[in-house]
Amino acid sequence: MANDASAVSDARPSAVSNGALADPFSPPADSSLWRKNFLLGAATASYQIEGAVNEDGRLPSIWDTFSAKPGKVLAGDTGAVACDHYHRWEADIELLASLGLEGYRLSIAWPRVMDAAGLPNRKGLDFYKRLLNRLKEKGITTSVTLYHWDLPQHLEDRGGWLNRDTAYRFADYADLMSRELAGTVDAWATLNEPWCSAYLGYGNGHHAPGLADGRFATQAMHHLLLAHGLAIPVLRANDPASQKGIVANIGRGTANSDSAADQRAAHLFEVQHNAWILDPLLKGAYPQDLFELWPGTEPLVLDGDMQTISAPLDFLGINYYFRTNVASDGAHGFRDVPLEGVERTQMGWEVHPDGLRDLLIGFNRTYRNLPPIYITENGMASDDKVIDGHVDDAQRISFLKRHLAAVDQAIKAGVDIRGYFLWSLMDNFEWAFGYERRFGVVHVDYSTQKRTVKRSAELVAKFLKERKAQA
Ligand code: IFM
Repeated sequence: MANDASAVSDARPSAVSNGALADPFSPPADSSLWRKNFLLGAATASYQIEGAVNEDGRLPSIWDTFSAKPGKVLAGDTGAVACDHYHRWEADIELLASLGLEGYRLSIAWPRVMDAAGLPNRKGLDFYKRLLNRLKEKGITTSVTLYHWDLPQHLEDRGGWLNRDTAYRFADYADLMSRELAGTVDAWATLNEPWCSAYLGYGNGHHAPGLADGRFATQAMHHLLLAHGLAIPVLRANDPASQKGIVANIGRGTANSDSAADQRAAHLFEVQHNAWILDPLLKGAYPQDLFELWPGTEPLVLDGDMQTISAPLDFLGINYYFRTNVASDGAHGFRDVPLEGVERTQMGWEVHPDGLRDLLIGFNRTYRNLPPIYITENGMASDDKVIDGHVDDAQRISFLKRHLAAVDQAIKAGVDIRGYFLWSLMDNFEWAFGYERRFGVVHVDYSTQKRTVKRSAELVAKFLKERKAQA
């Protein structure tokens, strides 16, 4: 598959003889994407778009605290206003529907819907009820993530994910949400990207709550996965008709050379990125290699935990962005060796669609009980500008086309993949990178909150219209 700069220029809209623009996005005729039951949607997350952090009884989250600390987020940005989606949700849903997107993946802000005593906050709950009901009225499939990183600060004050009790509080939260919202949610995901919560939040401090200790990372991960495992039966009991799963961000690691040491380094990269999460979920055990890579970090695991964590799933959400090229660090680990001359995004991430295909095919071989897959996030950041009312995000168009081709290749190789969500519906608060990095297929002018549909979104909408029109 093309992975060079020429593929980017291929994506630039070019004039054709009748004056119309060539369509650089449309999948080939034999692509599985033409199947009408392949769900194509877009995703967002609460803290990244909602704003209104002090309204209607919402409590502070760890991201309010973290982003208020100088130096933690680029340009001192915070999610206080973000895309003001809390007030503009109706127009945003209209926009989503006007693009013909069939699915919407959103997350619930835990601090908006539950108070410190565990009681419901009706105003916060009503926001999500209205939102989900409107999506259902529009015929849009709803995928709801319970935890996309905005832990209530009062729980962090009691140890956050280092405190086993947080897993039980999460199960209570899942119980309340699934009792209140049953019937409006097609798919529940417990956690988004526990790797980020555990490693970036507790292991290296890049994300909230900003703690940096390897032992914290593995213990936080264990409690996150326990929270997931405790929530699954609760969701099943309260909302039996919906699908239940979890979302993992997966990383491709490639070896910088054929040497055994570099091959081992690439293996270890994937162990800490993928097997750390997928093995407990799908095999009921942590990979032993993890503790060779990070000696002395074994978490405290109680009897029965691994059984709880490995409860069967209806789906696995996969988020994929880039690959990492690594070499041996000369000891028992790996070090990054960034490749020269490769295509990169505004984040500096390498564009590597083959990595998505290869990981999906690999998981299908490794995990005999691999549940059906949804690509719950894929997309890229670019420094998009509105020019004469338009945003020509040529690199994104090429990126999406190539990643969707990778998904199609994985499907043809036998992986059960049911859908794909663009990250993201709109530009938003990109965590420690603030508002500078634009991942949306809809541009947001943060000074006016004006939304401008980018060319990538126009082309996805055109494809969906064509697909719908087919017999
Ligand atoms: O913006 C994030 C999202 O919240 C989680 N997955 C990765 C995205 C891009 O960094």
